[in-house]
Amino acid sequence: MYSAPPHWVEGLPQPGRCLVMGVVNVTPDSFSDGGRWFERPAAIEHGLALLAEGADVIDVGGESTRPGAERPSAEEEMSRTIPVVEALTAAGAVVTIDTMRPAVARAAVQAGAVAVNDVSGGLGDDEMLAAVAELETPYICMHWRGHSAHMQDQARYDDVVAEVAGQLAARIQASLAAGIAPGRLAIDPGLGFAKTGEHNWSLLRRLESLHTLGHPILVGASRKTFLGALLADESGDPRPALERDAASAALSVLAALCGAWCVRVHDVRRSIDAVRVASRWVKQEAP
Ligand code: PMM
Repeated sequence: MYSAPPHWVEGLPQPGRCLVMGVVNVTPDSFSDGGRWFERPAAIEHGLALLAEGADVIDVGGESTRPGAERPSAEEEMSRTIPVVEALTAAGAVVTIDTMRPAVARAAVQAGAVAVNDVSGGLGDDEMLAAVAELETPYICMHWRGHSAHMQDQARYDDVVAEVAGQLAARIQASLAAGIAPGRLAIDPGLGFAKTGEHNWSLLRRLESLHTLGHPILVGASRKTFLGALLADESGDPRPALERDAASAALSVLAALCGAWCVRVHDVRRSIDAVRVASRWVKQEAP
């Protein structure tokens, strides 16, 4: 068990424990919620429910990253996300925008988003890092090896932990060189993105080694396929995505105990409880 030194990202909440980021996918086809929040009123209502459950941050995304997914146009991505960002911000939520596109990031920040969550770590668009530097927002830089349609072809590593760390180090360098402030930069190993279940478990088992990169770590494991495979029934059928929340909360505890800065989850209530238990476990008793 590991208790990391406190680490924060400037411009995001600092509750003194691992942050819980709730997910609002305004998409017709995300694997984790299958389009339940695609209609705008449903997306807003869902975001408000996550806020009421205590989400520290709400991550709004308009592009599904499910393996094999087709990309929406930038206009479509904006029309899905921006009104939701506006409504949730107006209700007092701290909102991040999950996008690989600088135009969407700019519009979302204009609409009230306070940080950019980029699953491509700046590789999806050459302009992204400079745009984030100019926006002066926090940036979550994820390990990525290509768009969803073909990413699983890239799930080949000799040493997944060393290679992900090395490639993240290069993206950290690129982010800082573009002018993103070091205190505003968080990293993410990108579970399930060009990774098999075994790769994900190796990265989790060695999560603490990523602390040497010097930036707060976000873990996005919630409802992912590798949890479905772990919990498969006797005939080998994976546990359905919507029935993986207890496992996701267990993962939130372990991530928090390994010093994760933030967990990105669908079921906020369970993960908030989970990280509070983890936080209390490692805290000293009051004298
Ligand atoms: N996973 C998904 C989408 N966005 N962002 C970050 N930083 N890390 C992740 O692991 C991540 C992400 C895909 O999952 P979803 O369909 O449940 O949103």
